[in-house]
Amino acid sequence: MSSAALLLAATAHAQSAAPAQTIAPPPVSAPNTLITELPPPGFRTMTMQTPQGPVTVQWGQPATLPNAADYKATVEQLDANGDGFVTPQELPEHHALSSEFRLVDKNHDGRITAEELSHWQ
Ligand SMILES: [Ca+2]
Ligand SMILES: [Ca+2]
Repeated sequence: MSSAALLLAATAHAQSAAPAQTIAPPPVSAPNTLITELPPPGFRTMTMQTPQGPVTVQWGQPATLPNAADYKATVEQLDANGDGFVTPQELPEHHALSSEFRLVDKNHDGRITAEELSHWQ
């Protein structure tokens, strides 16, 4: 008998001598559930049949932009130093007007008047 066969026999013996272990069954996963909540306003849903089952997709965008209020701002609200003009420094961080300042500033003098702002809104 070769040493390899001996080792094999010894291993088999050890395995059979080991006490039987109770292996817990894997946790039962929650059954597949369908999403039944209504989509947020402005969103649409569509259910497609696929070989794997129905797939519901949802798409759209909020009915109102998160910064919609920025577009209603007036010079009075934004004019921090009260000189009647809005400069980029007076705008709150991430204000919608910041990224469009150069467009709104029609005469490119670096400040926005109420008249210039009225064309933006
Ligand atoms: Ca000002
Ligand atoms: Ca201007």
